[in-house]
Parts: sequence; C-alpha cells; structure tokens
Amino acid sequence: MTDRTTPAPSSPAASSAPDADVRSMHSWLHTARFLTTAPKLEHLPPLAVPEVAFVGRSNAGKSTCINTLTQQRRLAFASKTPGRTQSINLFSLGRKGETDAVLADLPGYGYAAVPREAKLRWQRVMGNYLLTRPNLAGVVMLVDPRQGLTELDDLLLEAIRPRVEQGLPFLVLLTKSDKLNHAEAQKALSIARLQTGGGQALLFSALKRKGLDDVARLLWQWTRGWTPAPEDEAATPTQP
Ligand SMILES: Nc1nc2c(ncn2[C@@H]2O[C@H](COP(=O)(O)OP(=O)(O)OP(=O)(O)O)[C@@H](O)[C@H]2O)c(=O)[nH]1
Ligand SMILES: [Mg+2]
Repeated sequence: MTDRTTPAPSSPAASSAPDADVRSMHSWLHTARFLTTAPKLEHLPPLAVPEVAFVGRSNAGKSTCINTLTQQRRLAFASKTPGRTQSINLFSLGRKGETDAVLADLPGYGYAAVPREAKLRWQRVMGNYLLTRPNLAGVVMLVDPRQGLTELDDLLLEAIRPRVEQGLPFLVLLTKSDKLNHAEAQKALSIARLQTGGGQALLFSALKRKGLDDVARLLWQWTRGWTPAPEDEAATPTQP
C-alpha cells in the first residue's frame, strides 16, 4: 500500500522512513472527531486552521472516504441513499485534543430528486464556500470513474480555477476503483488527468483501502504547507 520510492543505497534508515512517516500521518487522521454542522455558509465558524474540503456528486463516496481515512465507521454519515449529507460537516484533526486542521464533508450535487430551486441554492452555497472560505487549504473532488467528470464537476472546476491558479491544492479522487479492472482504472485515471488540465488525480477504494497512503500524505502536506492569508491571521468569531 505504501509507495516504494528508491532508497539511497548508503542509508538503510532512509528506506524505512517513508513507512514511519505515513504511519504517523494515518494516526493523525485517526484523531478525527466531529466539530460542527452548518446548514448554511454563515453558520460555519471562522477558523484559524487549514481546512480540506471533500466535494463531488451525490453518492460519489465523500463521506465513506472521510470515514475510511479517519478509520471511523460513522463519523461522516454515508448512505446508499443519494443526498444523505445535507449540511457542511466539519471534523477536527489534531493530537492531544488540539485542532490543527479540519476536514469538511460537503453535500453532494447532481442528485436528480432534489428540486431545482434547492439545487440552485446549493450550487450557490458551494460556489461561495469554495471561493470565499479563507482557511481553505485544499479541495478533494471525488468522482465515480464509471461516470467520469460530469457537467456539474466541470462547473465546479471552473468556479475554483482562479483559486487553484493562485496555488490552492486540488485533487481528483477516483472512488470505488474496486469496481474497475486494472485497464479500466488506468484509462479513467488518464482521462481525469486530461480533464483537469494535467491536474493531480488518484485512484481510491474504500472497500479495498486503495490510495489511502497517497491521500493521507497529500492531506498532511497541504495542511502543513498552509499559511493563513495576512488578513485571516486573527480569525475570530464574527461580531454580531
Ligand atoms: N464498492 C464501493 N462502494 C463505495 C465506495 N465508497 C463508497 N461506496 C458506496 O457508495 C455509496 C455512497 O457513499 P457515500 O459516502 O454516502 O457518498 P457521498 O458522496 O457522501 O454521498 P452524498 O452525501 O449523497 O453526497 C454508499 O453505498 C457506499 O457504501 C468504494 O470505495 N467502493
Ligand atoms: Mg455524504
């Protein structure tokens, strides 16, 4: 499961270092606990720690991915019924009870049974969140590779392009890869990379626990590499 990078021949310790590191990244993710739920953008607390958002179509596997990464069965509520997650749910990460990062599970888009008005409202909320959340440190877009990137995924990509161009880390995670054979998975990966203009894409399977190390490493790097924009340093609850 762990990436095998070529170790320096003169340094036996170097070959075991990536394993040790990735273990501590996983144990950091396992500290996840529920922080808050926000049905609307204005209910989100201002935070001075990096936040990584999980976005994607309804039923793509966002909540399951968070549960798998954090090794908790029901932290984020996953379900066969599309549209299960209806608010922005935040989960704190950090050892010794201290929060040093936050994961955000966002409601999925594209669920056919949602009335048009609610869809439009949600698209606005999502767009505003992605464009204005000051402490956003990265976006993971989950895509079912059997569908590929859909029109709504493209719209979202377009919406956040300015922030990504300014350096916001972004990853397309092809979920449920256990449902594809090797050739299909590789093809889906190439297409996703093309569709994101050479952006980062990875295969993931909660069922087979595939891609966990890579995602853990990215989340760690993104949150460690995040620095608050100067005006956000003193993030405090908004005044009434
Ligand atoms: N085979 C397989 N099924 C998966 C995987 N990940 C998620 N699922 C299933 O896909 C369905 C949807 O998963 P959720 O995690 O609830 O999806 P979501 O993106 O959070 O959905 P919304 O909250 O509606 O936006 C559930 O039945 C999961 O068990 C996976 O890696 N492999
Ligand atoms: Mg969900």
